[in-house]
Amino acid sequence: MARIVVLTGAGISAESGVPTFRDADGLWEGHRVEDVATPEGFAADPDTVLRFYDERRAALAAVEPNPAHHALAELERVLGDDLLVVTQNIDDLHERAGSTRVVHMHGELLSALCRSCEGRAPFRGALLNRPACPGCGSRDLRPDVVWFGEIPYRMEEILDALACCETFVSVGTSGAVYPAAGFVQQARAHGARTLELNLVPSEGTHFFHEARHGRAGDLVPAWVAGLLG
Ligand code: BV8
Repeated sequence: MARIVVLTGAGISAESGVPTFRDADGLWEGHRVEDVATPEGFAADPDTVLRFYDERRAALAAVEPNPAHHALAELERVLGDDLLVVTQNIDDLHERAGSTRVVHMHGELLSALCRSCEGRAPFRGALLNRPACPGCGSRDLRPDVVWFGEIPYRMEEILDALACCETFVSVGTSGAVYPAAGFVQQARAHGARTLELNLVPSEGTHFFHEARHGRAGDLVPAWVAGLLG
């Protein structure tokens, strides 16, 4: 079991040019959450939802991991199984920086989920064209992401890790969305030391033992350097 669990949110990818959700010019500025990130929104207008995720998937080609992603990948090279990254992000920047122990609790842009056979497969194109499912051939693919009202992925694994970790660190998240926003309390209830690294105090900042505010691209490398001494 990992001694250290790091939860990341949109803020860790902001310096790479991936828009956050709630900041000025954030994703929720241009779209109503309920229209593009709920099963109901998808049922009502699938084209708008598929286009929304196709655009985010295409935009991945223009961004690169930043020093915060690279610092966590370096930490994994040293700690191995003693580090687990749990991310709310659906981009692939942790993996492109070299991290392998990453749990995408809200899914991934580079994966498609078939609503007919429930199979999932790596996907890089546009779902708006209704491509065939590589498993069953039906044209019923949806973005492999967790929408509001849906159950996040790999929750058992995450809750086990929170119950065993000695240190819980939250990076670049506003603490507005559950169950992720409740992880600090769960880790703390099991005796973990808790640290927030965020641009500004998050909605749950008072739950943390310690909080450092600034840009993830500065805070995360400094924290890792402090750890590795
Ligand atoms: C569920 C995928 C049942 C798609 C996403 C309890 C109370 C109230 C409500 C609920 C509750 N429990 C459940 C709910 C309902 C709901 C919820 O939380 N609603 C909110 C709005 C109140 N939750 C759900 O529906 C979840 N499902 O609960 O199922 C269940 C629960 C437990 C166990 C079993 C079953 C499903 C939620 C997932 C929805 N999908 N994403 C997509 O990406 O399009 S959520 C999406 O929004 C992200 O994944 C992320 O989770 C969230 C955005 O938050 P952040 O990543 O934090 O981004 P944000 O922009 O808000 O903040 C960025 C932060 O970074 C800011 O603080 C900023 O200052 C900082 N920052 C900016 N730049 C930098 C920086 N920091 C450092 N450096 C910088 N450079």
